[in-house]
Formats: sequence, structure tokens, C-alpha cells
Amino acid sequence: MIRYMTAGESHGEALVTIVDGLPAGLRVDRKILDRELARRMAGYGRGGRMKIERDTAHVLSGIRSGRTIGSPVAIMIKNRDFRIDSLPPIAKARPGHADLAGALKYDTRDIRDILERASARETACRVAAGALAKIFLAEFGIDMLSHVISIGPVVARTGGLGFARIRSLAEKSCLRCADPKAERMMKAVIDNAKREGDSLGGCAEVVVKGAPPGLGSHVQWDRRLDGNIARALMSIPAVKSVEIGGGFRLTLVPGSRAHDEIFYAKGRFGHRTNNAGGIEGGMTNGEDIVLRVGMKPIATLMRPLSSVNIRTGKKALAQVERADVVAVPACGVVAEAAAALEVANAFSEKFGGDSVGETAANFKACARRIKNF
Ligand code: EPS
Repeated sequence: MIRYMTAGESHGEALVTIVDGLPAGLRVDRKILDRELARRMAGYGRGGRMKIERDTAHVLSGIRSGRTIGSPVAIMIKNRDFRIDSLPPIAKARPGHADLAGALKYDTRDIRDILERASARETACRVAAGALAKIFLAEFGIDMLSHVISIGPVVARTGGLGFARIRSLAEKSCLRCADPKAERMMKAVIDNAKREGDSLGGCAEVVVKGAPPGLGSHVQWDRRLDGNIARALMSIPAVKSVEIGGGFRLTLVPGSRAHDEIFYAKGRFGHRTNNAGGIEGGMTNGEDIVLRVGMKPIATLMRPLSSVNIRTGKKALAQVERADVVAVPACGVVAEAAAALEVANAFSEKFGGDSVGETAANFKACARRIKNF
């Protein structure tokens, strides 16, 4: 089982994550961890914080001479903007943020106690943990990408583009968008939102390529891979919707147009379409896993909404804090990491192994069995 936890406040000394369950003998290039962290920090429309930070992964345990040794891998990401004890208290709850619900729950009149941990800064940990999962999956030919498919009302057109093309266009784009024309329009709506003191949301897509059939299981609710991925994606701050494959679109068409016809050719089973998004019955079916996350607009607005001062109970404008205008590109990178961790967990559940060699032997035996099915 591959599992992880995170700790750390937005302006605390550091963020920390522990990833448990990786097999021994996995070669980990630390540059890959930093590269993943850098991908999360980028994106047109982000705020001042990303100009301050230089997120890098300090590996504290679990890796020796560039290889995992089977013990938990602990990673620390230092905060340059470490000033949690000198920051002023906050009383004016921001609609859409954890502020009010958190203050009521944790019995505090200082919303800072809540926002420090509710901040999406925590997602740096998930990206570091997810980088390890991606390295593990890459050993077995499983690759993934993320790209932005909409920001505000602007929707990208990527139909007909293959995996490699989408990835190379998205990685070069300042909005991680594979449609240059849409990228230009997205920048314009972001500039406009910024001028208006407003914020924007949008949608990012994750595609996982090369997952073998049979990850996850139909036999128990909490072993269904789609359920576990949906939970992981929905737990990303500001995410309000998750789709797998055709998602909500499938509710509008009859079954004859919703399901993916099966064929058998050159010794393998396949599907003519992929509306299922690579998962049927809670298990991978050998097709690409296609996921979409919908992110609501950032809750901190420079032109704030009406709210209440929780100390006085009086009407007040919501707190104005430094914030991003849009963070959908970062959300896509986080979603990629969160999905990688779930796929890696399902992979490790299926193939087991205390060492990478043992996992690989089990993986190969299964691939042989499916080939001779
Ligand atoms: C973030 C760091 C935060 C925010 C952002 C995400 O830094 P700060 O609060 O110091 O500006 O930029 O989080 C939010 C917008 C939010 O509302 O939580 C990061 O590292 O991604």
C-alpha cells in the first residue's frame, strides 16, 4: 500500500510529507522532484507568493545513494515566506474559503489559525509525494500529463491531438494550455479579472497512459479506483467537480452511444472509444485514464464580497489577502500528482513486492498471463 500524509502551514517554517509503501530499489533522481515542484509554481495569473518561493525537495529519509530502501520517504519543502508568528489576526471571513466554517469548528476568533493550513500551499507536498509515485509508475511504462482545458468562459480545443503533442504544447504554455489561440483569450480574461479585482476558475485534464488492466477492484467500494481517484482529486483546495471519461456528458446520451465497444486484435483487447475514461467496474481496462477537475474561482478577492467580522458580528467586507487571480494550471499539476498516488497505490496493491525487482517480476507474470488469455 502506498499512502501519504502532509503537514505544514502556508507561512510556517516548512511543509513536510511522508510517503510510505514504496518498494526498495527505486532509483530517485531528486532533480525530478524539484522539476515537479517548479511546474506547480508556474502559471500566468498567479500572485506574489510564487515570486518569493523557490520550492525544493529536501529528502530527509527513505532514500540512500539515490535509491529507496523501503522505509518511509520524508520530504521537507522550506517556506521562504516564514513569518507565521508575526502575521496579524484576521476576523473578516472570506466567502468561499475555509475561514468561517473552520473558525466555528476549531473555536477560534482568529481566522489565520484556519487559513494557514487551508491554503493551497499544502499542495506542494502532494506534488512532491506524487513525483515519487510518478517515478515508481514510470518504471512500468506508465506515463501521465495534465493540461488546462478551460479558464473562466474560455475553452481550449484539443480534439485530435495525441498524448505527446498535448504534453509538449502544455509544458511550453504559460497557462499549461495546449491550444495557443485559447491561451491568448485566457490571458485576456485573466487580465480583465485582475483589473476588476476578481478571480477565475476553470478545468484541467489529467491523462494516464500505459496503466495495465486490473488496477483497482469491483469487489469492495473502497478498492474501486475511480472512487479513490475522485476522492483524491476532490480534496484539492477549490475543486468542486471531478469527471472521469465522458463524465456528465454521458448522462445526456443513450447507452448505445455511451459505452465503448470492445475488439480483439493482435493479441490484445481494446475499446473503440474511451468514454469510460479507462475505468470500468472500478478497474482499469487498459485504455488511457482520463480525468477532469473543475476548480471554482479563488476565494480571496481584491474587490471583496460582503461578509461578517466574526469578532464583532457586524457586517464587513471580506478580508483582502495576497492571492492568485487564477490557479488552474497549478491545480492540473496537483491533480496529476494526486492521481499518480492513487494509481501507484492500486498498482502496489495488485503487484505487491518489497523491492522493485519483485514488483517487476509480478508485473511481467501478469502481463504474460493476459497476453495468453
Ligand atoms: C499558495 C500559496 C499562498 C497563496 C495560494 C497558494 O500564498 P500566500 O497566501 O502567502 O499568498 O498564494 O493560496 C491561495 C490563493 C489560497 O486562497 O489559499 C501556493 O503555494 O500554491
